[in-house]
This record gives sequence, structure tokens and C-alpha cells, in this order.
Amino acid sequence: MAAPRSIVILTGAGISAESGIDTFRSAGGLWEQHRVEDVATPEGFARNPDLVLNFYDMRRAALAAVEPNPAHRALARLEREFAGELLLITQNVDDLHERGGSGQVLHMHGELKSALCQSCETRSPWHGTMIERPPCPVCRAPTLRPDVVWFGEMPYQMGRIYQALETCDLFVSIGTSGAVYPAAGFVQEARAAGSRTLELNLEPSEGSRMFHETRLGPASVVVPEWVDEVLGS
Ligand code: BV8
Repeated sequence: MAAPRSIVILTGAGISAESGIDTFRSAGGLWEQHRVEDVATPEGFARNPDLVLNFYDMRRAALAAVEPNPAHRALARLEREFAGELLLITQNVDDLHERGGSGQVLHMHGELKSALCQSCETRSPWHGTMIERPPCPVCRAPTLRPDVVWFGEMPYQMGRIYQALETCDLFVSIGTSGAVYPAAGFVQEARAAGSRTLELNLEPSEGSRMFHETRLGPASVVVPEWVDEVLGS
């Protein structure tokens, strides 16, 4: 197989599982503890903002207790040493890719450590809580919300993502169940544009049959192995 020139990587909750962050659909996962409609939709936020702000305050605070794992660090090494084009897209709102050493990370579903003001629509780095309705750092209005993409909302940077999927020659999906769109449709977009497609996951995902190749195993093992292969060492 010719060495790839341009790689697009999509990661999901599975890459952070071994760092101790709950995935969504696993037993005891986030969506078992909370109803999606209540905590991850604009309607849920309007209905009960305290429940939603507290949900994200807790997840933001929990980041202090976790560390990146070998999968995050391997992708940071790929960014440093790969001579071709690389776009790392994540569905995750945690900061473990950056803390693992990745400089260029496209958070298509937003970030826990960012606040979005509903008055002036600016985004500000945010490390504390929002339940006490702190003022927006820019306009001072007490109208901050978590800077995450909820169900029914448009993911971020979709134009840039589709353009990269059009031109890449290798699409790699890591630690995602392929249950949430438009992310779950990226493999089809890439394949239709002639790209080779590879899945690295603990178990087959809902979209496994659409990949040219699937390698099963924990991300902390299969991702460093794959990066060694691409970099030839
Ligand atoms: C939109 C942020 C309009 C908040 C999230 C088409 C068909 C059907 C439905 C739709 C459709 N198009 C749109 C929809 C509606 C909806 C949707 O997809 N619904 C689903 C449920 C059917 N989509 C939307 O509303 C999206 N917006 O469509 O806007 C539009 C249309 C077209 C183009 C543009 C816009 C917005 C969706 C975003 C919602 N926000 N997160 C927060 O985090 O709280 S989604 C959230 O859930 C995550 O970000 C992620 O995307 C998803 C969870 O999935 P995964 O990350 O894959 O996690 P999961 O637990 O499911 O799986 C983990 C996997 O890891 C498993 O496979 C497991 O085996 C593996 N694993 C576990 N441990 C390991 C491992 N792998 C390796 N190693 C391990 N150790």
C-alpha cells in the first residue's frame, strides 16, 4: 500500500476511555446516567438550565483527574513527524488531545474548556463553573452556556471538514461507535472521494462494513502500532 500523502483522522469517546473518561453508550456510560434530551439539547437547556450547567461543570472539573494515554500521545507524534497533510477531527469535548501534545485539533462538537456567550456570541476559554451565572468576559452579560454542540445544532467547521474529506487519501476513525451524524457519515464521504478507510476500535462499530479495513483492540495499543507503521518506525 502506497504511503499516505494526506490523512484525516476522526476520534470519539473510545480514545479517552482508558484515561478514565466515560464513553456515551457503554454500560454505565454518560447516556445511561442522563437522558440525552435533558442534558445535550437546546430544548433541555431551556427547560432546566441548572441541570445542564451542572452536568457540564462536573465534566469540566473531572478533567483535572485524568491524563492523556498512549493513543493521544501517538497522534501527537504523528503530527510532529508526518511529512504529509494531517487533519485531526475529534467529537470529544475533553482536552486530552492537546494535553497529549497535539497542536492542531478540530473539535467539531465543541470543548468543555470554552464558554459561549448567548448575548454577544463570543467564545472565551473557561476553566471554572457556570452554574453561578458568571458574567461574560467580553460583554459582562450573565448568559454563558457550555461551548458544545448539542443535538439539533450544527457541528463546527463542517465546510473545512468536507473539503479535507474530498482530498485526503486515507481516512482513519478511532474509538467511535458511528452512531451520531454527520460524523458517522464521514467514512462514506471519504470513500466516495476515492480515499482508503481504516477503523481502529475496541469492537465493530455501526459503520464497520463501510471501512476497507478494521483493526480491533484498545486504542492505547492499536493507535501507537498504526502510527509506527505510517512513520515506518
Ligand atoms: C446536526 C457534544 C444538522 C455534547 C455531541 C442522520 C440520520 C439520523 C440522525 C441524524 C442524522 N443527521 C442528524 C441527525 C440527528 C443527530 C444524530 O446523529 N442523532 C443520532 C443519535 C441518531 N445529529 C445531530 O443532531 C447533530 N447535528 O445534525 O445538525 C446538520 C445536518 C447535516 C450536516 C450538518 C448539520 C449534532 C450531533 C452532536 C451532538 N453532540 N457531543 C457532549 O459531549 O455532551 S454527540 C456525542 O455523542 C459525542 O460528541 C459523539 O459524537 C457521540 C458519542 O459517540 P462516540 O464518541 O462514538 O462514543 P460512544 O460511547 O457512542 O462509542 C464509543 C466507541 O468507542 C464504541 O464503539 C466502543 O467500542 C469504543 N471504545 C470503547 N473503549 C475503547 C474503544 N475503542 C478503542 N479503545 C478503547 N479503550
